[in-house]
Amino acid sequence: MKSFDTIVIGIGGMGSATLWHLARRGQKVLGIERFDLGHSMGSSHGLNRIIRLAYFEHPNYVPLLRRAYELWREAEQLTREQLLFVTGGIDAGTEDSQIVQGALMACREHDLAHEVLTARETTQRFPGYKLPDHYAIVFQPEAGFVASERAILAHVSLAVAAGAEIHGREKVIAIEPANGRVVVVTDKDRYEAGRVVVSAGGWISDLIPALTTKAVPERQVLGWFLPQKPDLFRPEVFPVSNIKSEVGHFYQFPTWGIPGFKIGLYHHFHETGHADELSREPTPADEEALRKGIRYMFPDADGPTLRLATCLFTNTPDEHFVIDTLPGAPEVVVASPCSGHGFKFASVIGEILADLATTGASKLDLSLFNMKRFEETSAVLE
Ligand code: PYC
Repeated sequence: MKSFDTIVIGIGGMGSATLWHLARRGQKVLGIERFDLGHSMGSSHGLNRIIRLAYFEHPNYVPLLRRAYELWREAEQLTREQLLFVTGGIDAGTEDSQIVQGALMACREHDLAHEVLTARETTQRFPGYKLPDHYAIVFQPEAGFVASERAILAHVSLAVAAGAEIHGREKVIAIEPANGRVVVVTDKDRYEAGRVVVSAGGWISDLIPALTTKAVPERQVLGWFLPQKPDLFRPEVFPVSNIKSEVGHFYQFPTWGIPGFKIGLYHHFHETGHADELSREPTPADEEALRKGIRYMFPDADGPTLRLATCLFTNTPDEHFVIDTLPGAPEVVVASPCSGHGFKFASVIGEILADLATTGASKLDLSLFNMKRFEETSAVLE
């Protein structure tokens, strides 16, 4: 049986970065991916993902984000490809909304650059935005997007150049901890390693049954629409955004890669199920849900549909990540149910997972992400 220091299962955003960090430290590593590398079945396709520093979800994410920005820039230098695009970012909603108050709390706790704008001031500066008058708007200059599909392939290339072995189109069937080591069984072979990192996204609970009710795949839809006024949606004048509106929580990107404004709806229709079974086919109802947000807040983008795509969120009950070693099996490192907001962190989560696999600890505070919290929640609920 072929033997490795570490095997990484799932070579998407987190797995590709982990593989690189392990290989650059001189580890003998194998990455296994059930689909093609950079595939469109998971959570990272559709060209790009938002990155932002004033993190409304919790201020504890900010130190990880600072490191993520550094590592994205390092990967750019090494691959000579731009991965991170700064456009500025908007978080908006009613003044008392978590999106606004959470972003402001992160700014206060971490002394982050930001401005609070009215809807009218936002339209004057960024005319593609026509937000309701009663919204509060937090503008953060350092936000933007990561070219997610490109970034996975960049990390894969860096990992291979540093000596990693990668198997695409190979499906892991079981992970068997044995005498402090691990056997990984696939549909093609068996491998053995000192550590295994499981970053299998929507499929994670197939391999880690303890996560079955704690990492729930959910179908999401994204769309690109040709604006009537394309100049208003260029990256120079249209910041990325998260907006909690009366018609849904929408997120937006300027035109990039496809000549259209990109919009998505958080938690769309709350369609959950096994990752193999959720439909990847967009429907007219999906398109209409996106158009509702366009008409309400971006009327100059209400042109022909250029493309619709589906992707997966993998949601935990509190929508915070899981980054931990498996209780009772420290040779198994688990990461990825990122509840739809993880990709921007892929660069730093790769470094953290490599730290957990090699030293058992990280310098960054991971207390928000441990698996123990689920036992505590279950106990309280009982
Ligand atoms: O983290 O900004 C974000 C985001 C938008 C949609 C999904 N995640």
